[in-house]
Amino acid sequence: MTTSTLDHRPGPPGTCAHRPMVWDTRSMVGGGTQRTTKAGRRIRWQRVQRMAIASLGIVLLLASSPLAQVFSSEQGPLRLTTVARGLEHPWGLAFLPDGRLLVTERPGRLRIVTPDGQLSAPLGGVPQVFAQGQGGLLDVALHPQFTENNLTYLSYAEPGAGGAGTAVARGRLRETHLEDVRVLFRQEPKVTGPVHFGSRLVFAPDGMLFVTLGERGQRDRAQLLHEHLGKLVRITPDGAVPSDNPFVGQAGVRPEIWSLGHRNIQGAALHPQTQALWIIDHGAQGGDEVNMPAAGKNYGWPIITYGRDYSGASIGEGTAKPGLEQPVHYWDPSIAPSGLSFYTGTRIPAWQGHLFVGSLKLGLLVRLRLEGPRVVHEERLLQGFGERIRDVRQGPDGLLYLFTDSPAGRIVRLEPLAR
Ligand SMILES: [Ca+2]
Repeated sequence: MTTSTLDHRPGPPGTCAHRPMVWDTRSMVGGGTQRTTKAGRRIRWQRVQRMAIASLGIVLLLASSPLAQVFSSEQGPLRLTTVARGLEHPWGLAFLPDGRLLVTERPGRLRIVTPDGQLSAPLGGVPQVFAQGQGGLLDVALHPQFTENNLTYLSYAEPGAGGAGTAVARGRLRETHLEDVRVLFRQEPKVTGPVHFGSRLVFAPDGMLFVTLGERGQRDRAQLLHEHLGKLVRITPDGAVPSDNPFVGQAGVRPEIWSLGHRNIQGAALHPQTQALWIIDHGAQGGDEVNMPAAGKNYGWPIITYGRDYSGASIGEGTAKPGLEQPVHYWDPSIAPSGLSFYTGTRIPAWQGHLFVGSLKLGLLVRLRLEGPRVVHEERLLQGFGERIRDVRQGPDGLLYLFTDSPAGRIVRLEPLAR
């Protein structure tokens, strides 16, 4: 009668969705003498209807498949589902108390996204950004008492005299805009060039705000304490210098500095037990690092690194030197990391306390199992996904949310697939 056009690839027995479906009316009615009887015609018609309904179900299933992909993992199959699409280089994410998502797009837009993927119009009040290269609107974070004060923090590449530099602004979030916006921090000095702005925003349990930065492609200046290039800084929620910052009171030193010798920190998160800050520092060709930055310490860039320059030339003096900190973990060759999250949810209990890192270059998600401060196992999840991953965050539902970095970027959710 007809042949299904759904999928003509041969499949193993029993996988009907992958087997050519041939509607053979003789086999439907059992063949033989019933074929010409009235009862036989009725039975045949009912079976055709049932087959048509079954076939429609398969069509709908296949039609919906681009929304979900299944990947294997050491903890069983995982399903990746699209939550929202049509975002231009989404970069940072905050989960609002009402279940919606506050999302930045690198060209300079801030949007509210509903759990079913509806994008708001761009919110007003966002500062002008330097939207070139790696620059633009970067991270977003909510004040720890956001439910009372609506204070919302943005990090971004700010244009100005000399070029551009990373800045932090905050405002009160309203439904359509930010109000009372003011700039709390400016990386000094502004320099030319479109690379290495960082930047993630993390509130520590003591209420202070960590702001991760990059060295703006001026690698030696990551070691200069009178500049913010290549530093991790710590400020109060109002932008002041905390009195217990490590270099407070030292002449010729920027007092916002927490740690130095960083290249481009694009991931940061608090450890769920120790509450210490962990960061991801994006290396050159090799030498991406996980660090646990302590007050006043020097993380070595560009004096020590496990990577080489993109030209293949060596950088600095080697991989270790007294007075310079070693990373918790490093990658060589590099994975081009962005986004960092500790998993604390219950949906995949085996992942509790593990660290998740997005990879831009490889288009996958890295899981790191820790024993204390040491990385003891690495799994590369979503092999073959192939889309650059800019950020990874745990949602209030205990699932991981990822951003794909593209002109048509998506928010995708990773969840266990019941076996
Ligand atoms: Ca280092």
